[in-house]
Amino acid sequence: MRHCAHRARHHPHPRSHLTHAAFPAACVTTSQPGGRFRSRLRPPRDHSDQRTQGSAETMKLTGAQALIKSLEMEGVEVMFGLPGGAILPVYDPIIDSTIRHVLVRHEQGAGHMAEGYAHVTGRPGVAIVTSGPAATNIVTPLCDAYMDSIPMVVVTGQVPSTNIGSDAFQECDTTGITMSVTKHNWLVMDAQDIPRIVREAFHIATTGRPGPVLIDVPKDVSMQTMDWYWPEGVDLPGYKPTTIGHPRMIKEAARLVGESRRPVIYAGGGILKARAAEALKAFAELTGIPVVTTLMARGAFPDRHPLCLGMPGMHGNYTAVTAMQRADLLIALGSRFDDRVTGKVSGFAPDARIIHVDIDPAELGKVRRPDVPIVGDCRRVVEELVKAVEALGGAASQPDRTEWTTQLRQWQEQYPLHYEQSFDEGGALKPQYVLEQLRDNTPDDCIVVSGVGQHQMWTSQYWKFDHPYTWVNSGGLGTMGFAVPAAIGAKVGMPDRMVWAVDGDGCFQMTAQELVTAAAERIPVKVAILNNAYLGMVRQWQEMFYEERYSEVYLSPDLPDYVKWAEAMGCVGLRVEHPEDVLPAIEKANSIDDRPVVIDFRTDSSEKVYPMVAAGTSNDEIIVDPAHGEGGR
Ligand SMILES: Cc1ncc(C[n+]2csc(CCOP(=O)(O)OP(=O)(O)O)c2C)c(N)n1
Repeated sequence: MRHCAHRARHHPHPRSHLTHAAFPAACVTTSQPGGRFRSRLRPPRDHSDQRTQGSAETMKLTGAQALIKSLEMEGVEVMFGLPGGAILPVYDPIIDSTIRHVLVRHEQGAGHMAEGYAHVTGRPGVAIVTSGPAATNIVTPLCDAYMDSIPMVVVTGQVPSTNIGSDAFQECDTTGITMSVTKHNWLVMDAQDIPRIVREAFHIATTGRPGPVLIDVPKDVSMQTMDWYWPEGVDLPGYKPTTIGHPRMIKEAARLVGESRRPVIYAGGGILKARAAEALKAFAELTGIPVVTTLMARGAFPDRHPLCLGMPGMHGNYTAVTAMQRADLLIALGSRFDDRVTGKVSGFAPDARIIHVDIDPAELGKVRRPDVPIVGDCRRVVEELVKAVEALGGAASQPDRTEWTTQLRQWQEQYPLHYEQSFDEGGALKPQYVLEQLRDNTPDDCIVVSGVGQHQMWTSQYWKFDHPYTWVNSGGLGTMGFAVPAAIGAKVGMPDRMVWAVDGDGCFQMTAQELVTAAAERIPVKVAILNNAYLGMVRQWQEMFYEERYSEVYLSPDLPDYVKWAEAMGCVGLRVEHPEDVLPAIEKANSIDDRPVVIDFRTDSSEKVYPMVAAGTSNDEIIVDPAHGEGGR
């Protein structure tokens, strides 16, 4: 009975688009030993109503065959995974399937690859793994995808249903463990349910606020015979995301826009999820309102656009952070008032009225009460907002905001991003210099994937993102080890585009072995390790807030030898120690397209990321680069 305890637990931060608690009807299974799994509230199905019309004869398939066929019916072109005992029956029909399978070296890699694929294509990423340890290995990517609203479908094997609850070899309560990090999950207890569940899974993962879902399939269920059918649609009465914003609210938002003297558009990742980049541009240009793009929204508005202020937040630039602080109106579009953006909430944007647009009603008022809450799809709402502003007189009706824009320009001139690269002998290589060289010597639409740490913040700060879906990173969970596998997934999704991963040496060591996958599968990603020999971001905090007491953050620059490691994994390995060697190495890497390339850039370990808003402080206390003035304030 020890498995029962977590059954009743609700999600700690319910998202109202769909929670397990709010939507039990699709939870599968009945009468398990000891109430082991959630009870099925849906009555047993008569599948005859679901069969594809016109199929007079039924086709007998195993559950496993039905699962693979269902994935094919959903248009899946690739899945990332690794087999094992419980999922063995499902792996067999993969041989005959049109779906490409990428064999990973660790299930975490499969999950991040699926995420990278989904980030750049907008299509759901699919991962397939076995039971027990394989399922727990994919929990991190699930949580990552959940935090960043990435559509993902994970299939896990489970021990035979008759063994569930007996602590069988490699049994783990996968649906229980993943309940709070999936939008929804299913334990399949009848092979006949498989096509319906797969359809529901893809529907839920990709509609409303996107997110990960999981289908757990016991071995005996995948071996059972079923009558094939393909449901024509989904029938989920409790799940109806609101996509059209309330017209009265949109009108009210347009009125507020027309009244404000110091407005800022606060664009979040939801803009990208809603494919709303063009609508955002139209709205910003019509109103002349400047735009900040959060870490998740980089690329949603072109960095080189005159209205772009860049990234706000803990390591955002001074102008973006301070513009939000001084704003009289924040137009939050698909953004979630993350603590890394708001700083101390009570001190955040004190004079600003808030228009908040989000597909997930649970986001509205979660952190800051909006004056105008609008539930809906960002693209549709922003398009309506454009119409509403036009109805009020369009650009001509906007108040004179010269004072505001002059102020913004002044801040930009006074507090630009800053670093100094010395070209003297012995001058340390600066990570920012490497990034500028990478940025300037890769195609405009190059896809950039980052790990988590200082290198992530510098990449976001120094790259110029002018196209949506060119920036892939782990924003919400901040998952070290994300970059290498996510880059592989991105390259699989966009094989004709150049994909660079920018990774830290610490992050790289977490999932580097997926480069074996990339080499074996001929997926030519490129990896720039900004090797500062430290867990740099932690070192920075120890330097600033723990009196330089560097507890357990030193990694060494040459253990491991990254060049040899890269070569051992079937990649080309290069090392760069001096600024003058940066460009030739990048050019060499760009010219290689038949295998992955890894460049070990030996960078200055003392370099810190500025500006910075220390955790728990107000954005007014932003610390800028010491070069900008006394005390760095
Ligand atoms: C899986 C995981 N473990 C720990 C952390 C905490 N953490 C955040 S940044 C960081 C250091 C990253 O070091 P590195 O990859 O070398 O990048 P750098 O900061 O030096 O650029 C750590 C340990 C994390 N985010 N993820």
